[in-house]
Amino acid sequence: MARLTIPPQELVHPGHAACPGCGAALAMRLLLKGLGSRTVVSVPACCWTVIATPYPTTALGVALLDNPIESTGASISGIRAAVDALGLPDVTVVGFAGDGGTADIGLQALSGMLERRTNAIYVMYDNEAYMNTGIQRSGATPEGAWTTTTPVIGVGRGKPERKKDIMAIVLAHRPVYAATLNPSFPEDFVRKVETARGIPGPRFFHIFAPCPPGWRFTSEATIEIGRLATDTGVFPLYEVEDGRLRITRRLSSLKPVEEYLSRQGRYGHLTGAERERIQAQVREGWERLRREESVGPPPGPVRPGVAATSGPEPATVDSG
Ligand SMILES: Cc1ncc(C[n+]2csc(CCOP(=O)(O)OP(=O)(O)O)c2C)c(N)n1
Ligand code: SF4
Ligand SMILES: [Mg+2]
Repeated sequence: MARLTIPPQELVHPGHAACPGCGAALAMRLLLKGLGSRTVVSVPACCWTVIATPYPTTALGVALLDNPIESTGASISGIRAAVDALGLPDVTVVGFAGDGGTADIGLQALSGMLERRTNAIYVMYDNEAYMNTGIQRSGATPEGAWTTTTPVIGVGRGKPERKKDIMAIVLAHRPVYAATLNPSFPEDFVRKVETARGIPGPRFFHIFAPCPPGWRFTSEATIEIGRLATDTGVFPLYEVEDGRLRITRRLSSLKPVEEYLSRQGRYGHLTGAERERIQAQVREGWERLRREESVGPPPGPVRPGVAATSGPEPATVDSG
């Protein structure tokens, strides 16, 4: 019989306010399974403030703070200083922010937190738009996607610009650990959380978070759409520790991106040529990732006492 590796502890309680099928709710649930109860979470304005805190209740079984949307990086730097001053070094400090609050509005505070080497985990859960305020496009909205501010009327055909590469921005700060996570692959997800928990220093998770109302699909399809995102190459799974990149879900061949696009109403208007362009971009991104894995990290230590290494280790998580 297969060994169950997902911790049974539940720190997201039933009765929270997420929509059915919310990928962001699954993300928090798996994150706290991996981190445990000695955790403080700081959440800016985003869907998760609504999900967690219909006043005067909270859906989380850990300490929770609300912070302004632009301030998550600064907030967790302050919380880290406070728990250290209180003599609580075993507490894990987490910022849990949306893509708008991270890749756009909170980018400065994130950069500062990474540069100061704050001992905390910053999470960007990526539902690819400003969902809480009504599905407005963000820097993380993919090219071609419909949102309420990138409509499909007249000359408008969804978002004209490409998705902002938040992992590249974060990796330029040389965090001790950064990874992409997807709730549709829970064992890979929890393993990465448990790995990061044991490494002091600035850490970053980019979490894929399908959103049924915002992406225009029915709520039972969340897990399947998440699997398709990774298996088409739209959202590859990898981790970077001490500068060394490792793909954690290897694929001998990618599924056609069309299998992912066709499941979501936000892409329903795309022409054949637009779909082909997205397919080419995804293939190019996957090849670039594989090249980065084979090249190895740049020279120099990422954290004191840790020498940068020269090549990738073999992946232990495989497709299947
Ligand atoms: C400075 C500031 N600007 C705008 C808002 C309004 N606001 C609240 S939640 C939100 C959406 C945030 O989007 P994202 O970070 O992607 O999280 P999501 O709602 O998608 O979960 C916005 C724009 C705000 N609270 N503060
Ligand atoms: S709008 Fe999307 S991200 Fe927000 S609670 Fe609903 S499903 Fe989750
Ligand atoms: Mg969002």
